[in-house]
Amino acid sequence: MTNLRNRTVFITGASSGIGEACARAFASEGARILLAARRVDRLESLADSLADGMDTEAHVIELDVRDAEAVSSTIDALPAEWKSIDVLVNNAGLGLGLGKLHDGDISHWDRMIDTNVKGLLYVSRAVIPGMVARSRGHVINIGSIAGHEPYPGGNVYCATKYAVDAITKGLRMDLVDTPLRVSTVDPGLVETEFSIVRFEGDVERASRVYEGLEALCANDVADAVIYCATRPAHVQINEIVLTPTNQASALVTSRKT
Ligand code: NDP
Ligand code: 8X3
Repeated sequence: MTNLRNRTVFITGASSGIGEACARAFASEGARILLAARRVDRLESLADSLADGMDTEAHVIELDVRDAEAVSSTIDALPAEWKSIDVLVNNAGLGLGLGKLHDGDISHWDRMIDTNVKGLLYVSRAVIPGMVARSRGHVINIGSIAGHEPYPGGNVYCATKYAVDAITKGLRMDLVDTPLRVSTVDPGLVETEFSIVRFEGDVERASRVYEGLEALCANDVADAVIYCATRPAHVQINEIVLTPTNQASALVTSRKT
């Protein structure tokens, strides 16, 4: 098994949902956590709570993954004791809107593509060279079942997650002659702030997404991430797809009404 004690883990989108749950889960394995997101106040409170409750440390980074220049300079400027990143969790992402492409909001498309695809690429480009130089590292991308099967109204969001799937597979090929590992964890419905963001603060509409079934919680996804990260060094989990028990695919759910 790979022991995560004192390993350095960089998590994007650690201020909420799956990223926050991953931070807590890695910290409980004794890892040191680099917490990145835009809402630094949330990251500070998370860092405090990790420092209080667990025998580890966290470092907060205010980062908008869409800003290529900031991603590269922030990662270059990490303090020496935080530079050797062992695990990168590319989690920052969002959906915006749910409607027909020909009615689509182009600014939504730009934000999704800039965050989910280009942001993931910028962070990967900045972090992976150090991993290659040290011959050690694991990249874990958070994809989605939306990257396996499109659904009505999901058009551009699904396309970004298909892109994450292609990038993950391509990266695994690029690194095949190294000890680095590349995994993707692809959940179905997870009850986080995802739908509140997607529907731009409409909490009631967001709650209907999860109505009548027990959705995954962020910790369920973090469990899968930890499973990938703790396999022995010669075992590379390519992909974990997980859904709530009452979700069979993006389009097939059973709900109690
Ligand atoms: P949340 O909305 O709870 O969390 C999203 C996180 O992404 C926040 O921490 C947010 O931080 C961060 N983020 C968004 N934009 C940026 C940016 N430009 N720069 C840096 N950080 C950013 O949603 P989830 O936890 O559910 O989503 C996490 C990932 O899981 C996403 O990639 C999503 O696509 C994926 N996913 C979610 C599913 C679900 O049903 N919830 C299912 C399948 C996959 P901040 O706003 O502070 O910057
Ligand atoms: C987010 C979950 O099913 O709305 O990836 O696409 S879903």
